[in-house]
Amino acid sequence: GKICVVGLGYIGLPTASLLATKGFQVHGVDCLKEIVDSIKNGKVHIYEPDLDVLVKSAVNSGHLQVATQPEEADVFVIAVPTPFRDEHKPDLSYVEAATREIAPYIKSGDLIVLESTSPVGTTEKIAQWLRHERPDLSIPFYKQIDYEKDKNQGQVFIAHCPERVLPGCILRELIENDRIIGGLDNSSAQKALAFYQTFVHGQIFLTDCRTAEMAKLTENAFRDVNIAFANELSLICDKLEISVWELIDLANRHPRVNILQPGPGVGGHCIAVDPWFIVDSAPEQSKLIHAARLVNDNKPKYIIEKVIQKAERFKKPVIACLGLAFKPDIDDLRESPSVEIVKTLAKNRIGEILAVEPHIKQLPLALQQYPDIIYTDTSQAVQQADIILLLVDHKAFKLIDRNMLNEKIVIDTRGMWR
Ligand code: SAJ
Repeated sequence: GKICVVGLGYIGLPTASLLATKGFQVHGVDCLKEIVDSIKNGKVHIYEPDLDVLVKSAVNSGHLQVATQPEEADVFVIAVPTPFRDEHKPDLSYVEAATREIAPYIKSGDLIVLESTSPVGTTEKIAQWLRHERPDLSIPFYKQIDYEKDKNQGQVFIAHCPERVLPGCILRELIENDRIIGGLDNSSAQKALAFYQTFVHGQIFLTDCRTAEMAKLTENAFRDVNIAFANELSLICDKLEISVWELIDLANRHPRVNILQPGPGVGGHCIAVDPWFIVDSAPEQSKLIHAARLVNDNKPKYIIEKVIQKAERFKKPVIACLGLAFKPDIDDLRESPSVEIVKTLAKNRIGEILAVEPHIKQLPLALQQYPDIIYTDTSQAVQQADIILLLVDHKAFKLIDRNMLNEKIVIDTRGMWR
């Protein structure tokens, strides 16, 4: 069969490449010509361990072709961004554009799978947009029973199979994770199951599309709420002069307690976004989920205040900011609280800022415009600093000689040097 993957980002590109190396003929689509051109040359525009090797072999085998326009296929996989707009309202414009773009190429019997994390009701919206674009096709309604039998003709199958991969482990998790498939109707779920069974080794569970949409949002909201709990504890502990790290270690020795780790805030494109989709669709009922979002979004501001307070005793302190990525041992800066913190310190001219990120080659664009920020390496920064602000628990920072930290002010947001 032929597969058309729309959106060649963190999910689409690994998925398209994996399918190509499994022997499928894959047509990858991205609206950005630069991305298409770079993939054609076997290059990868995102950082993910081993992805470059996979993409190269997929392209070289001739099984992965990429373009800015879709083509006819048997399976269409939609993996486009679902960000939020003002007031945390979900923005489905990319999903809608992708649906309308593939519409002319769809024939009866085809399967369309939405992989993007989406608010409840999005899969049904895809069906609605398609009905509008292609009145000639037979498209079932939500949970319609025995649609195919009733119509006595080929239908289009539509399902939601939310991605679940952890950045940094995408290639392994793409294959090994259990998956949830939610069909628009039962036969859509069955059709998607047959497709995912060809490359997923984890177990696959079938349900309806609304439950699948909510399941994905629930997974990330669960993590967000649990991180918020840890972050709230860190504020309480600061006030009561207790080490939050020791506290959590001790509490976690209880057989039914498992508290996550506080940090400088929650970054990435998922955990800080998806809970808002739940809050948006049921605001009155989502008070805890909403509060957790606010706690996590507030944590960078709290850290900034702490630095400002410590900086007051210096004329122009040198502040080493260790780590810009949104979590350890990756180079991903998306929605990183560290970047927000460094930027705000520079904006407010708190001191001379030495920014360190061992996983990238130069200061990201967002930080280049500030004269107070100097990009340097770990040992330089640690040597010169009056204040050391640890923002990411990269392995590289664990190797820092602890004697170097004596007589410096250390703000360890990750508890790495506890
Ligand atoms: N964080 C903490 N304390 C912790 C754990 C995480 O402060 O104890 C912070 C991290 O530093 C980071 C943020 O939370 O800034 C998110 O990191 P993460 O590792 O929890 O998650 P992501 O965003 O890399 O990936 C998540 C995963 N979801 C879950 O674990 C429930 C992944 O499986 C999803 O596929 C991904 O979101 C997604 O694409 O939705």
